[in-house]
Amino acid sequence: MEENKNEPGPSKSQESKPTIEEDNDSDAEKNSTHSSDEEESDPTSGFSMEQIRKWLQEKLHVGSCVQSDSDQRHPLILNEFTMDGVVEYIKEGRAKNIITMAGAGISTSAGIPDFRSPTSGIYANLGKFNLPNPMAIFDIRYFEENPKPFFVLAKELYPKSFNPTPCHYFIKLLHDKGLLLRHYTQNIDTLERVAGLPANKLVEAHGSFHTGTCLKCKKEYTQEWMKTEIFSDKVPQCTSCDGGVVKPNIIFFGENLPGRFFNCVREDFSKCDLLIIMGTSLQVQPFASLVERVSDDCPRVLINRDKAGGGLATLSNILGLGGGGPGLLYDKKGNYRDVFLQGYTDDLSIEIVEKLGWTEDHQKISQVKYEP
Ligand code: CNA
Repeated sequence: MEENKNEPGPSKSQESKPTIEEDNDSDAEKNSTHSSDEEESDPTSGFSMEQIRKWLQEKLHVGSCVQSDSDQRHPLILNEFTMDGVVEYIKEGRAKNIITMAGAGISTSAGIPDFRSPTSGIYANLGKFNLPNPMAIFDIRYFEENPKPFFVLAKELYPKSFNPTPCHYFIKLLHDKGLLLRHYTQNIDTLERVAGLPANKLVEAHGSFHTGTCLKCKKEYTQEWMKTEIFSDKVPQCTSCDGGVVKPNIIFFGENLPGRFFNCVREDFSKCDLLIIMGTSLQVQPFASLVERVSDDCPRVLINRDKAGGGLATLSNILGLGGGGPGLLYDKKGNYRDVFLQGYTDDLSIEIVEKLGWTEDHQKISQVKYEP
């Protein structure tokens, strides 16, 4: 745990060698390794928001970037901060470049557990592995030393069938309607592909199980091959070099995100006119900080069972080391653009689709499955 702290200055995880990366990322981006906010200590705890703000203003002269709860400079972007307000915004044709961001919560109804749900989540069910901490199972340094627990878990969690949920088809429908600029997913289950979302509309920020790579010689393997190995209770080993471990191309904690993630973020977020965030606790960086990348007048809608993404992030985030900022405003006095729709992503997607008058189209595409 101690080693993973994302403190000012290069952490061990930031020094770790990127294995999936493209050339033209900025240094800051290269240092943005996949990390969880749970790994950080929060030096701001025990202080009031006002004290923190004041301290930042005095010491760092960054007060102007931190929005106060009572800051009402912005005109209201939505007529109401409800589902109806969002639907009206879309119906008025004001959302032509929608970005959707998703996490494990959109796939729980497909039978794939998320990380942090209290009893059903993966972290709550790792006791038998004797891990130093729950996140170790997805930590690249731990995997390099001991890949077995990851593959045992991968077998246990392997979806019995790849059935996308109504929420996946809602995202596909936004694309069919010509409104989707891009879908950013933290999920590694490939269900967006199965729902038919074209690869160019998809950013798999944490990679996917779609392919695997030998850690030694970099030979690529298919999902089918890996599945056979995993189901034979083996640690998949390369057939062409001296037994390198074949790791699914998912991004572990301590690894860099794919270059495509940074390139698309740079290209997309300033154009976004509606951000829809679904089924995520917004605790994993740098993905979580994407909510700060849209323009000030872009409405942001969180569809989730639990509240997430509100409040000031940790000090290291404020200092630009792990993303951050004031977060979503739905619970704050000065809110002028954010909506929290609490509930299940499937139910709420279906309701939005109904209100938009798209139910028939949604039902039609929900019958179709594509090869991942
Ligand atoms: P998380 O931290 O487990 O959070 C999931 C969030 O979704 C929580 O806030 C839940 O309350 C909420 N939630 C769960 N089910 C529903 C539902 N049906 N409707 C509405 N809300 C729901 O997971 P995150 O995605 O935020 O964390 C990012 C991790 C999870 C990434 O690194 C992923 O690779 C990783 N992950 C992916 C999968 C997958 O591919 N399906 C599964 C498990 C973990």
